[in-house]
Amino acid sequence: MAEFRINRRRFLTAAGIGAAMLPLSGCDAFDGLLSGDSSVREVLAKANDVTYRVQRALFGPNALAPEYSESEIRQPMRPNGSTDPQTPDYLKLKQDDFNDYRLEVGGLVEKNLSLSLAELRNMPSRTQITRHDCVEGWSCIAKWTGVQLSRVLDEAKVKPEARYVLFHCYDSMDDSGSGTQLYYETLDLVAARNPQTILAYGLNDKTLPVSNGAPLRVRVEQQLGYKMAKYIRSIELVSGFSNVEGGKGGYWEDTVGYDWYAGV
Ligand SMILES: Nc1nc2c(c(=O)[nH]1)N[C@H]1C(S)=C(S)[C@@H](COP(=O)(O)O)O[C@H]1N2
Ligand SMILES: [Mo]
Repeated sequence: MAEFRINRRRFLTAAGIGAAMLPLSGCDAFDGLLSGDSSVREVLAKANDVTYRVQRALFGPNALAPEYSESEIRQPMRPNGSTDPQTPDYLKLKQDDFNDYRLEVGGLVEKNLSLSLAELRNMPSRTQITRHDCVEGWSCIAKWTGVQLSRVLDEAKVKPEARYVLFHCYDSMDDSGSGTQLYYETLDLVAARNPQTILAYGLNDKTLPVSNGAPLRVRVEQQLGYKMAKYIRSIELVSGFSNVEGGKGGYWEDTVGYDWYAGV
């Protein structure tokens, strides 16, 4: 099985070919490669499409990422990207220890939801010890606890025309950290309904800290870190994302051209 996984990773991770040759210098490691030369970008985009289809065909919608044991948690979960949001809405929530937090679920659903943290914690929970891979080239093993996203989607009753889950986040990506360009990401419903895809409120047996996305962040264990929105404000079910911001399905996809499908 171990060998099989290595092969899968070698053959199917399009971005990995590029990533392996780049210095581990931060989440903007791809900037130079992807911003100027559009032919490089096109080749990667095509490779990404193949990766996506081959992975889905071979491993099916419910393929699980490896899970680890407690002893394999060797370091604290390294925070990355936004780690201390400064937007007024977020600061207000944080000040009151997220007591007023509500997860809003809307868009192409039959029933809009507005869930408190207590309500989310009262739903059946799932705990998993998994490896987080950032596109920068580092990994961490950590224990995550939360509610399966599929349970929330089932409660909202997703309409048949919905194809993607769009996460709206509280944190700003502007240099000031308090501007209006907020983080956003999308997953298709296959990834969203994978049993390991959870809305996490716990990390390593404690409440999820601010640096890792408090009060709620998504874990998508089959994909790279940037797909896992932290500081989730709301979830919107959509039929497509071509009219969302730059049209590529996420903040990093739009700004530096990271792959929309980021299989590990
Ligand atoms: N809202 C939001 N989500 C985000 C980011 C971010 O900056 N803002 N960074 C992404 C990236 S690049 C990674 S690697 C992970 C980092 O998660 P961590 O801070 O728990 O390590 O979150 C992802 N989700
Ligand atoms: Mo990342």
